Amino acid sequence: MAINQEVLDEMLLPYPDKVQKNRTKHIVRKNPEEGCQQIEANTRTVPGIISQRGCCYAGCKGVVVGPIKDMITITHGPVGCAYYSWGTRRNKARADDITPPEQIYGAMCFVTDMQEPDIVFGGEKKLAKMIDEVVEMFHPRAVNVCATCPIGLIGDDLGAVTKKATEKHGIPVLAYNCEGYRGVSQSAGHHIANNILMENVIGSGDAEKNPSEFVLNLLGEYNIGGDSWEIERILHDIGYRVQGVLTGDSSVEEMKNMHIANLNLVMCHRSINYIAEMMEEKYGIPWLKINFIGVEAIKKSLRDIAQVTGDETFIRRTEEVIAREEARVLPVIEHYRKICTGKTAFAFVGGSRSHHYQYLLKDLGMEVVVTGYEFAHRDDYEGRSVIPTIKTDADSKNIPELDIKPDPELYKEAHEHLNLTKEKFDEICSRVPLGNYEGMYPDMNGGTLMIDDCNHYEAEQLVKELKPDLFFAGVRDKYIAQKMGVPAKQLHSYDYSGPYAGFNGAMNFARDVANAMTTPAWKFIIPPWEKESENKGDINA
Ligand code: CFN
Repeated sequence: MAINQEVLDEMLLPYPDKVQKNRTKHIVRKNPEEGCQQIEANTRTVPGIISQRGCCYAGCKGVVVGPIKDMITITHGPVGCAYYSWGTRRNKARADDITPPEQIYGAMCFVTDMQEPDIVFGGEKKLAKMIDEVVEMFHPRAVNVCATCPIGLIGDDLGAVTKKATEKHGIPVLAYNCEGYRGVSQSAGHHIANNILMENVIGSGDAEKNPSEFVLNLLGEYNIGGDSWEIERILHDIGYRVQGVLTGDSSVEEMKNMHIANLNLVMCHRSINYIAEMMEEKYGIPWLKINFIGVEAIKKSLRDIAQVTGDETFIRRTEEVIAREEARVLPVIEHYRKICTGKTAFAFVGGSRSHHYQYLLKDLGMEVVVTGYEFAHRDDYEGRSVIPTIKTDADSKNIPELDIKPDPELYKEAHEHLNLTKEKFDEICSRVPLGNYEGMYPDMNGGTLMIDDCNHYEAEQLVKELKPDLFFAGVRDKYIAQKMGVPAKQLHSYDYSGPYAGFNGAMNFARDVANAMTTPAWKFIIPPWEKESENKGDINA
């Protein structure tokens, strides 16, 4: 079901001219005849618009460093910032592979609780005291300190405090200047966290490579609802060793030795591509974009990994595992597919999942009518193989030309790291595009709407017009859809469910989606557009 231009025009009409002009650049209706249409992304949200985005602190603390289970992460700031980033993402961790097992801290919340006097006189002393206290009470292996907005505004020197604390306690105490206002979204926080972890943790271990193993790292996988456990189950079954996951259920010890891996797998490209690229440069480890969401996507990812190993045993074992898992899960998925086929979905998530889940929805025969990201960059929309030849200038009328070409010199050194001959490596690269990936746009059907930084008003208007059978988003917008009689499912935290990755995840997802759409509860809600008294959705009303 394609959206027509009139609906979009009507949606944009109530905006002031300047806002209308701005938002138009963030909305693309796919027309395959136009080549690669461009979308504006990763720019500042219009002030006053109710965006779904998070802040820099959320991207750093909440997304990347928070899940490291044996590090204590202190929020230096007001209690609210700490409270709302505590546990809501459902990144799981287990204690039984850590010694001592009680040394994991995900269930606890650490905050300096900045008060008015601290804002006036500075919070450095308070922070130093708090680090002393947590070290004395919990004896952690390492500590993270994440800054919130007021810290940058009052100018507390985080680096000086953490440097002193590192010397005093003899453990890494790392400072992250991830004040919420930095950048335009949580994406800036990912970058800051990637840099600090790369500088201070990754590669600092002394493990040696065992040439008889093929070692993988799983980057950009946060174990939401147990996703990485399911992915690791499959990889172990094939015979790989997973050294570390960034950062789902991860420990400092694992992370320190991630440099011994043969290959980095990149699940969420948006939050972790910086580390993948830095590890490639520093240690010559190639990276491969994979997707473990949806049976077809999993099969492709597993086959790509096997091809990269160049090892007949892995290639054969991969097919055995795929055959066994498919025999187990496909009949169950088929049962739910009958319910889901032909239904439409609205899928709007942060920076990677809106794309990944399109594969799973496709497996279920569902059509995605609106999609988009909160904070992704243009390469996530368009794919890395698409390189703009002129830099985008937001104010210029100069529309950048697109030059579609794969990165030419990709991985010329990497063949040594994989212990393959150059010929074999080149041959594999011709089949598996290492470090290269498709973005959301190339995978979309014609007529589908792609919308960047979709706000509450736009989401509401689009749901009203398109009446999708299912609305996938986050906690901020899910209830709007539900009040309109449209079932909604969180693709950030999975509500209370999961895993959704891997073969077992595909089954769980199919069941949850079919249940959401068939529950009789929706029959009891009269959506606003069916109530006569309802106005026509004017935002000024
Ligand atoms: S788990 Fe990831 S997959 S890390 Fe990122 S871009 Fe967020 S927390 Mo919410 S669900 Fe979302 Fe992605 Fe990567 Fe999650 S789509 S918005 S910052 N995200």
